[in-house]
Amino acid sequence: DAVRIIGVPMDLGASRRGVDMGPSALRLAGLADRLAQLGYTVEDCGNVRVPDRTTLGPAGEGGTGRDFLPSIALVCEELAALTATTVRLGAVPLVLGGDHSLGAGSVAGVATALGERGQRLGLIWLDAHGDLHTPETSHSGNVHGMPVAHLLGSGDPRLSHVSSVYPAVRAENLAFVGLRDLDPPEKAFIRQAGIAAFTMRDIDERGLRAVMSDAIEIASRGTGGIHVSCDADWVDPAEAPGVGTPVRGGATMREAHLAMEMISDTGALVGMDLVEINPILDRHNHTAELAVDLLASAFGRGIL
Ligand code: DIR
Ligand code: MN
Ligand code: MN
Ligand code: MN
Repeated sequence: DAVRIIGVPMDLGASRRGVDMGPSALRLAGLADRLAQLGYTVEDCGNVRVPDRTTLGPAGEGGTGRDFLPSIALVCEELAALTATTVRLGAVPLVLGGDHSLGAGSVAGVATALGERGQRLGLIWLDAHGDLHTPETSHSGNVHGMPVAHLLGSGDPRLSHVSSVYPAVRAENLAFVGLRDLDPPEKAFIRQAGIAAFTMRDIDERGLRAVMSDAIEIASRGTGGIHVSCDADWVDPAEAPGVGTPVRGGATMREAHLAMEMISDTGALVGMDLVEINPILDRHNHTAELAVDLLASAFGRGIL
């Protein structure tokens, strides 16, 4: 089995800077060695080229979030080409962020490759947030709050048509887990599209195992594989302080491991993102080290 690591040092989608250092933090936490110890052939493809926002002129220093959408869309095109090629070669793309706007590219590429085989893609979005805004509904303008809406076909065509499949993902094949911070337009989107949205309350009431098996069932039904897009902020900031937008009341470390172990047990993982690590807000490299542990669980570490 083969894994290809693809770094996306991008912070154009967020207000707070620093998540562009996420790929370095994850590599320094020993990601490639951990996966190799699990028996994978690991190829680190390095980083996708991302413009630094200070070089983007007025859109950079003076602009707001949505001014970066064209640059983000170009990064997503390049990233999607890489994840699609990786899946065609029979390997799993592991995309390191970077802010979550990259999801509009990483997932789109995996959907393209599955589409070529006549298969649809299932998607599990682990996040405190819904990332369901379009440029019209977003109050912040930040594109990291928009990738899911675009994967479902809404919003700006430069981000919603990255995949050769449209929409890249169907609402019936998507499940959120860990939600606890949704804006009113995102709640309306979830209701209107009938998206399976498991909140922290669902995890509290039913337990992580029951919630995650529902999510896996939704992402598996009628699909050729599952992409897991993991925003590190789905974990509680007590465990994972080094993230772009911490929100209290998240998953515990053990809940996060169990989710990853259950994903590994499916044998259906075709792509994965680990995003929103912000080393500036971290203590030492604690959050990236936790993320590498979680990735090891997702890739079949097991305890026994
Ligand atoms: C908020 C925050 N919903 C926004 N979103 C975040 O700006 O769109 N997404 N932090 O990860
Ligand atoms: Mn988030
Ligand atoms: Mn985000
Ligand atoms: Mn997110």
